[in-house]
Amino acid sequence: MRNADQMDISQALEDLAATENALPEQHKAELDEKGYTVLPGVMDGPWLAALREQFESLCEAEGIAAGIEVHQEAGTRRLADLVNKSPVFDGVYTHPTVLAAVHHVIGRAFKLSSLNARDALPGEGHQELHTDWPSDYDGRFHVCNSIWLLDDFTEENGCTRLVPGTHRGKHPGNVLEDPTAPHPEEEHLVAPAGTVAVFNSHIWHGGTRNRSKGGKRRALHCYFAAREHPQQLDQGEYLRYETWKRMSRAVRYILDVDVD
Ligand SMILES: O=C(O)CCC(=O)C(=O)O
Repeated sequence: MRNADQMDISQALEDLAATENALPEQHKAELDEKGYTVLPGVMDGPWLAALREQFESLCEAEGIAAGIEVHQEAGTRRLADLVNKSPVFDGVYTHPTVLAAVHHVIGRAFKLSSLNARDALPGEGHQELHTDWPSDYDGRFHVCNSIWLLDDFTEENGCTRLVPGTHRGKHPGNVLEDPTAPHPEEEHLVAPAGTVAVFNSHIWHGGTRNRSKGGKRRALHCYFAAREHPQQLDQGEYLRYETWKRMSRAVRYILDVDVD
């Protein structure tokens, strides 16, 4: 029997209802075979509205510093450290289906690496095909990402492209002559606002150019790593007391901050 005071990945996932059954078999199979899966309708209308409003007010408040804690990218609006910026984001990094999917991919103890946001501005946003892990597949998966669509993703407004099956292969930098070029096997994440796509971050992927006439394509990136690796943003260093106070012990474990 497990000591109830002890927190580990099994206890944290159980407390957060992110058990094996939280993720239907079809999504597990897609994660295994293609390297990504799409979960429709994760965010309802009121939550989406609140997330969009928070996105806009943070961009306005932070101005040219927005995103600086992790990464700034020309032609995009980026935000970082969203764990500490509003309780409206609490349901993102604690979502049971997403956590179950991340556990399915990583297959061992993991933690939140970062919670960021990105919007490709009109005419901008095209990225190289890349992975979130720096080397070839070595028999284990180390990182898993999820993209939360705050706006409809269309062919025109800079949807994400992913190349199915590449999560078990070479790093694109080792094999692709031109990682910016379209790939013959790439698939485009065209889906309505409210959708979440979970992707094994060893898959080749990237944002595409927002070719729309002024349309927004705001998204959150909720990114996880196997527990033995450093976080993209050191959650312990950035954690505000007011954030820590409202979290359960299981959530603190997922952030890899002091549980008690
Ligand atoms: O926002 C997207 O479509 C993908 C972004 C991405 O892969 C990145 O910024 O590394």
